[in-house]
Amino acid sequence: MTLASPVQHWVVFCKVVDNFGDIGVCWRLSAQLAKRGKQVTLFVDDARPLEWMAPQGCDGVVVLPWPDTQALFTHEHPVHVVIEAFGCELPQGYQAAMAAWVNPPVWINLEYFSAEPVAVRNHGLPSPVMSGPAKGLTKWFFYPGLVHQSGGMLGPGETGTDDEASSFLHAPESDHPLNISVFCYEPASLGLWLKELSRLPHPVRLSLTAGRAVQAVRWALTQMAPLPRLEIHELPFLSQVEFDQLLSGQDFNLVRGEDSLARAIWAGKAFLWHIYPQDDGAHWPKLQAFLSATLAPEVVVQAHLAWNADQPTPLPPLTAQNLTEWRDWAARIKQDLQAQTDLVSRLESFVATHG
Ligand code: TRH
Repeated sequence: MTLASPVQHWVVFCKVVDNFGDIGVCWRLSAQLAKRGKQVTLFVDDARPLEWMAPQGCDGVVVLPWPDTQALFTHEHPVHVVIEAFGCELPQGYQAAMAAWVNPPVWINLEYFSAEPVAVRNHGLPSPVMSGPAKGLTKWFFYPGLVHQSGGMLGPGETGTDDEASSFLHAPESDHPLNISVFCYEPASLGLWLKELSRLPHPVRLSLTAGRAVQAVRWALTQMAPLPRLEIHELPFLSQVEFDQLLSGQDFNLVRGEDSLARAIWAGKAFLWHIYPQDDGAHWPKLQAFLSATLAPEVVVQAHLAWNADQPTPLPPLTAQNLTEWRDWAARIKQDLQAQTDLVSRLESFVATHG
């Protein structure tokens, strides 16, 4: 007789610093864990973005508000794994509760994605807790990344990777517009780039995502003479499923932060990454590491340096030739990741050997 193994209970803690990446990643992670049969509790300090990001919810995921720091924690089901996302500190009361459980959970500190060698070196290392209510427990560093030795990337999930062929690249000489999705912060080169787009020999259709991207483009357009050759669509906030579909249907995707970068890779189209800018400049080596780890061709490197620059800097033109080289680069990254296990599988293996 075989006994069914008990359902594992995973708890994810998420604090929304700003923007949507923290909750975006934690939601996808929670949903993907639930799809693999885990029972997931997601504690988040601001669940409002989930109203548009995941209006359908997900069976197996319970979303709860961030708990009071001194709350007494009793879960109905024992907890196997606790994920502290992006250095959000667990409530003191929760730490004390974990230390008191007969079988403490595997405690994982999920870090931000990085292709830097230092992140790969630190991936999987222990961090023993020497003081405070969780004294005696161990946290484990988990770094998402591009290589086998890292924590990997969140997989495509439900939306899959069946990208539609790029209509523009299929027939670049036709009147088919170049479709571009825009999800960015406020790039200094935005105005210059819009002007460049309007000078291309073919029509361009921009789909502007809600929030900072649409605001940035609107503002840039007020600073220049009208660009009648650009067709502009302003989108409402989309669910993650719709967002992923949007990216799959474009010829070129502008993405930012962490989660949409992964989605642009799965979409398999040429993309340009606006990395989350940090005051201490830590984003520059991170960007360089990504470009060199993915063997980015010169046109892609130049575009990324210009798009992320502090001063307006011209980007290489979006010619069919450049776009083809660009798309091939993106396709290679996708193929590379498809040949590896995804982040959730690596988490499961990690837990299996550290639990
Ligand atoms: O919103 P972001 O800029 O998040 C950032 C980064 O993750 C950064 O690394 C982190 O430090 C900072 O937050 C605090 O970009 P990101 O990571 O791409 O997250 C956006 C999420 O929003 C992603 O899950 C897709 C989702 N989204 C939708 O689902 N629908 C939409 O209409 C839009 C515009 C976004």
